[in-house]
Amino acid sequence: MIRLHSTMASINGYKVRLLLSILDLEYELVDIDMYGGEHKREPFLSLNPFGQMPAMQDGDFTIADSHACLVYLARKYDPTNRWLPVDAEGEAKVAEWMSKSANEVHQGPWMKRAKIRRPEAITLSDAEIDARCDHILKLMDAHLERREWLARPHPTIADISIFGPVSMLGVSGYDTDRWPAVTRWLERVRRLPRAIDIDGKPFAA
Ligand SMILES: N[C@@H](CCC(=O)N[C@@H](CS)C(=O)NCC(=O)O)C(=O)O
Repeated sequence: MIRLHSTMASINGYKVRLLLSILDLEYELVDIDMYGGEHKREPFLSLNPFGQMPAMQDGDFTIADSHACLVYLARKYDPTNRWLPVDAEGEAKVAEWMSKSANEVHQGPWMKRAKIRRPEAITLSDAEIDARCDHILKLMDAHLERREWLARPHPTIADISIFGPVSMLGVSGYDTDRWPAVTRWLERVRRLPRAIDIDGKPFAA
């Protein structure tokens, strides 16, 4: 049985829940009390000594970090190899966008919401965070003007990973409608079979 250790509110945990749902995999969510600091002490630290969510167990195997969890689930449970291609070009393109997700997207869109939820933990100004969001969304918009999905002609874990933080921008006070190709891509991800929102509910039709 897969066990995902995360608070529901974690965007990085949401990425993993989104793929678990799309792959139609059964799992147990072990809710972590982030505000109570449960992720900074045992037993969570044995799962991820970095003290960050999510962490995941599948039988005896433990893996932490949202991107590592996505790679593991795609490689292990997607027999079509579509979500994480096996050819050199496909895998490299997915890695390229996963890297953007861990850097530019985390430092901009992810931080936009983190500042609302934990203002004491984020010292960057709103203007700096908005500028970072503008930077990555402008690049994504230009990229998506000519294609439907980020890394391949079909959805991959790169789309799942970046959708998490970018889809939360609207409720964080950043207007993604300014970026038409990104807006169409967001809607495409929402329409994927078994896609769920951060609360675990299907998107409205
Ligand atoms: N690179 C990590 C980042 C994980 C991360 O920042 N998780 C947040 C929740 S979305 C967290 O645990 N924050 C609490 C903290 O860092 O104390 C990943 O992709 O999983």
